[in-house]
Amino acid sequence: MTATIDPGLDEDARVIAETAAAFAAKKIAPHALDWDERHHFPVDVLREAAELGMAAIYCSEDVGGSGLTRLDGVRIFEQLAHADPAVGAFLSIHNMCTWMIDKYGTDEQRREFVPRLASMEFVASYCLTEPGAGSDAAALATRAVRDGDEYVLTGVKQFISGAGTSDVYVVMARTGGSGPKGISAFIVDRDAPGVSFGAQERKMGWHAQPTAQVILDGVRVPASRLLGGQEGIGFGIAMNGLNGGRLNIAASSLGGAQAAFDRAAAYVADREAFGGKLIDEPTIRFTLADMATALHTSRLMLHDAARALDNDAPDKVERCAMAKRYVTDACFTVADQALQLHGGYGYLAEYGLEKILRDLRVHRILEGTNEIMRVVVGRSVAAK
Ligand code: FAD
Ligand code: 2MC
Repeated sequence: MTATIDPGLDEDARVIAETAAAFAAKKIAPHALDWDERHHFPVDVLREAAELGMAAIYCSEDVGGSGLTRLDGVRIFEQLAHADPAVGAFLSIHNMCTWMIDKYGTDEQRREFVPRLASMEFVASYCLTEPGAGSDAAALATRAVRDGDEYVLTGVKQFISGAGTSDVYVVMARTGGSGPKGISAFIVDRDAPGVSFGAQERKMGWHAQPTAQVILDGVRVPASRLLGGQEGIGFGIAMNGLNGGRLNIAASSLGGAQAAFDRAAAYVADREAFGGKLIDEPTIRFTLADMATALHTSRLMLHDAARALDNDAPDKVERCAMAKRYVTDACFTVADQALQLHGGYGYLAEYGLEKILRDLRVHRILEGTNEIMRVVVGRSVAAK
């Protein structure tokens, strides 16, 4: 089963969504429970997705990107997450890093990295969070000190998705004074001397991708790896990356919740109790109606925010934050309702509902917690 594709889409958009849906149904869905159980990170399957253009979705075509829109992007991530939210979400992080290099990189950086990221010869991780700076990202303490033609990076990045497996790490570090203006971004190789990784974190969900600390101990990075070739612009690069990242994480919640809903609707249509089918119980129908409404409003909000990003709308930051907050909360509730509709079977691993719930839980925390999304929206309200 695949996620909803609007029949009113134009031909190009429909083909893009259908391609992602077919790939997800064939290459991801049959393995999702097994990967979750074995904590297997399917990089080979991600590389197959890259062959279809899903690793550099909204990057420029001159360096191997697919040249698609953010709206295409959220439709793709919804489809991938319908099969497995954890796998789709990692590809979303990789896309975020690839876009940051394409958008802000020097010509040399774009030509060196984007084609290899687009094919996933290189897998990328995003390194902002630190043990002492999560939501308050501008307080980060990792230092990058210029030494001739190099920078020397020292610090610890916490909770890094893909850590240890990824080939390149987009690292935000401090080259100047305190606050956001003192932050720069660097492209760091996994194999650079001084780079090491913490133990794999044992997590509630997202088992199909690794999470660990990235430890930088006097890592020498050529000055040519300073993203954009300029100090002090790293926080802006990181935040602009996250605007799109937040949408793709929300799309991953939507796909997961749609899958949970599809299973629940089919289940109650078949399950018998009290002399009839469960779907004929009015309260169960009301629950399904509320779930369907939440999925629809989530999709509308997400597509609206994606258009805002595509059009570089003046209120794009707030609209992305609103969509991330609303969609990840609403879709978590839908997944929980779907589990409940399965009764005791929903609690069993083999039905796949509890995996979706575990995977979607973290979308309310990462790429900016839902409280921080309220901070962002609240600031814009107060500024008017
Ligand atoms: P804190 O910032 O300490 O927040 C604790 C609580 O206080 C939260 O509920 C928060 O919402 C609340 N809070 C904080 N400030 C305010 C405020 N002003 N108003 C109201 N409430 C507030 N980071 C990366 O850089 N790269 C990654 O690849 C990555 N992957 C991740 C993968 C996983 C599985 C997880 C769990 C995290 C990942 N993160 C990653 C980190 C994630 O972005 C942070 O966990 C998140 O931003 C919150 O930071 P924190 O955990 O330090 O919580
Ligand atoms: N898009 C573009 N620019 C932004 C932005 C955004 N979303 N958010 C902030 N900025 C700009 C802002 O406009 C300002 O620019 P200027 O100096 O030109 O005016 C600058 O950045 C500093 O912003 P603030 O003054 O708002 O900084 P402050 O420190 O008060 O708050 C906050 C920033 C809380 C919004 C930011 O720290 C934040 O988003 N925190 C959450 C951290 C986060 O999302 N972490 C996710 C890690 S990645 C992850 O989890 C993965 C799974 C990959």
